[in-house]
Amino acid sequence: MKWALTAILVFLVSLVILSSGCVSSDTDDGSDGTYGDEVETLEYQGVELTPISEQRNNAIKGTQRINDDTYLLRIGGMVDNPRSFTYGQVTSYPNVSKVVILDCVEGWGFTAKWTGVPVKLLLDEAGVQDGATTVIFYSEDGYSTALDLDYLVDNNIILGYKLNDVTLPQDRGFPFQLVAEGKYGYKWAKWITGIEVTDEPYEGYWETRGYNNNADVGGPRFG
Ligand SMILES: Nc1nc2c(c(=O)[nH]1)N[C@H]1C(S)=C(S)[C@@H](COP(=O)(O)O)O[C@H]1N2
Ligand SMILES: [Mo]
Repeated sequence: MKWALTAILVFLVSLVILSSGCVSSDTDDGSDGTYGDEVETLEYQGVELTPISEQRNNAIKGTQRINDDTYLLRIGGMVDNPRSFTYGQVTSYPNVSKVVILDCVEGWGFTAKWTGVPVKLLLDEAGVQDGATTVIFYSEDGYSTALDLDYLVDNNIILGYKLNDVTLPQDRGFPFQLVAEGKYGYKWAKWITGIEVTDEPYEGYWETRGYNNNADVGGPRFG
């Protein structure tokens, strides 16, 4: 009788230990997941991140497949030294990480950790000329969009190449997506291949189809 009670007691105690072990391991290890063969960060600076598998995607012509061995990022327009950067060159510059929310104008969004190179750093390498106001981003799928030079510099806007610490997936804009924080998703150009500096306003793919060229999240969507 006594050993039966002891056995039950041992069973109950181990149940408590096991379940509490489960609970604490959930909170301890909950910051990491995997995506492909890479470790995905799911919590950063105390902020819970949306797993890549739960992030939505939007693309006018589907996934673009860019080969990083032959890829070149071209910077031209109102610059003193038009430049071309390889994937390795862009990703070798000092990088910045931040948690940013992408809000698509259609009403969905997600929170992610982005790592990338400040656009300003690349523009400085090319030497922006006096009087420039606008920066246009061109993509592999024919998409384009533009943002004010001041906005890009003042907010230290980055060309993102890591998403939740995972290499930006092909279907999400590899090699680079503009992390246009505070702006609707249509300013977040993916599969970027060219950057042009100009002194004239520019309307991109969705902007010429009626979407607001300022695109501030919370501001007008159209017109
Ligand atoms: N090259 C390219 N970039 C693009 C688009 C596109 O169709 N082509 N769609 C834009 C829109 S409308 C949104 S909401 C975001 C979606 O980015 P995501 O795939 O990271 O969610 O990409 C933006 N960048
Ligand atoms: Mo969007």
